[in-house]
Amino acid sequence: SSSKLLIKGGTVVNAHEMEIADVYVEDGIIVAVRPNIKVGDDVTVLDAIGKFVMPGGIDPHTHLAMEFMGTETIDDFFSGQAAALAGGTTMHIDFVIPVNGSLTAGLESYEKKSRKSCMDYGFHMAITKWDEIVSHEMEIMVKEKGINSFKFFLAYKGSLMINDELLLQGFKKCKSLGALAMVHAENGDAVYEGQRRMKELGITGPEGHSLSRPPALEGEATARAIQLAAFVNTPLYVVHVMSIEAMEEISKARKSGLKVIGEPVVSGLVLNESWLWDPDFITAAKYVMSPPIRAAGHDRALQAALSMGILQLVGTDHCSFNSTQKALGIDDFRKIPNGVNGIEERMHVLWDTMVESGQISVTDYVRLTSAECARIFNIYPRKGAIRAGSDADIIILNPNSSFEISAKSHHSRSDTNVYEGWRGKGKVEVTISGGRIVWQNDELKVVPGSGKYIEMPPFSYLFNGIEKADAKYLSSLKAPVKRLRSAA
Ligand code: DUC
Ligand code: ZN
Ligand code: ZN
Ligand code: ZN
Repeated sequence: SSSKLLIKGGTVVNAHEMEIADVYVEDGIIVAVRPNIKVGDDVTVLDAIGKFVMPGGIDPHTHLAMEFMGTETIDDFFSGQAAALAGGTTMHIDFVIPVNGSLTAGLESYEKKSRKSCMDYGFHMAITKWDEIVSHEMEIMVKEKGINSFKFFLAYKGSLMINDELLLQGFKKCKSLGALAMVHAENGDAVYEGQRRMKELGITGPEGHSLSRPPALEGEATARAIQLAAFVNTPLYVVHVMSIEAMEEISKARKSGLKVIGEPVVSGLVLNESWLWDPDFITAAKYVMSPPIRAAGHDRALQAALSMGILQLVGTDHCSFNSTQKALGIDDFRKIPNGVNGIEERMHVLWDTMVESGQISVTDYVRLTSAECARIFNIYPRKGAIRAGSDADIIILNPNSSFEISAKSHHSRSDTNVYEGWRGKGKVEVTISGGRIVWQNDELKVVPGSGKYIEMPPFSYLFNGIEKADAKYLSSLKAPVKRLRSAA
């Protein structure tokens, strides 16, 4: 691959329009997008006639090299990103987990882990406890470290979970910094009770995972987080929306004008929980993630919500473990490491499920897989667009070519794949990352250390108008009190 690249004759797709044009790239940046670009013979030319030229996918939700539930995810920043590139994703945003509650120590650890990156990446930060130090560290993360989103866990009682008082403090801090608050929405106390119930019933297999944390617990926590974010008047991003119950709360909130973003993940959109009842432990355990993959019906409802705009973008929660790691929970489902793969499959499965079936348009696809993520995390149009000045993270997708998913051929280090055997139409034939061809003819050419850390500035479009709304709300509280007092 050379530093000059011309993609000829494809249909260039952005979030709101598409046109037949050439795309010219120099030194990692898109220089021109228009028909009939003429270049010299020092330029590598890619023929894209009859194919779609789109912004590379951005996965807003991944866990690479994460220490979790007594083990560490099998994919690190190199293998996970290589897999991503093979599947047409050119950037991901990973969750930094604090070390003993310290954000600074957590970030240092993730900076080390991500040094071998072969594609661009950004960070969200999880908040797992609350005090003055954490509050101050949040400020440093936003002002100096390029992090503009913080995730709060309403589940994982005894480890990651925080209570409502701390959640409110966290929301207020996010708001003051222009950072986006994110929630893992399941009622952790109720999940704990559900797990105790399974124990009493003697249910120890993977099906117990689903039975112990039903959709109602996700709906309750989603509603609570939405109401508390509204009380503070700060935008809210609900990660991994897995159920109709949670989706309907988001729908209701958005209809009433609240700034709530809902992120379904591929597993929740296309899989159902029936696998959890498979008599073979490993077959079942590979589908264990939280919130759980739901009964058939939730998947279709989430697809419909996505196509109607009730949900705004698609992630994966890629958090891969191999069979040996999943076997940690052979006697007790509570010990099965939670997580499924998806970083490599997201673009293909979503195209096949949503575009190929006619549920969404090709421009919608770009919005849901790339552009909207870039807007929400405030890096648009550097990312998420094919236009002059944007980073040259580009894919060429052939709608007439087919793909097949298998652990035998995938690029993740895991020995299993929750989409095993999936065949579909619409194949990512070429991936360009930072102006370099990294995936072509089913071959990866990735370089450890070539990926860049993307700083994400605070105050995305979601914060527009918040001060005004605050002033209006506060005066609405005061005015009637004043009237009463002066009448007395
Ligand atoms: N859920 C998972 O399945 N894995 C990682 C963390 C989470 O919330
Ligand atoms: Zn400070
Ligand atoms: Zn989560
Ligand atoms: Zn996650």
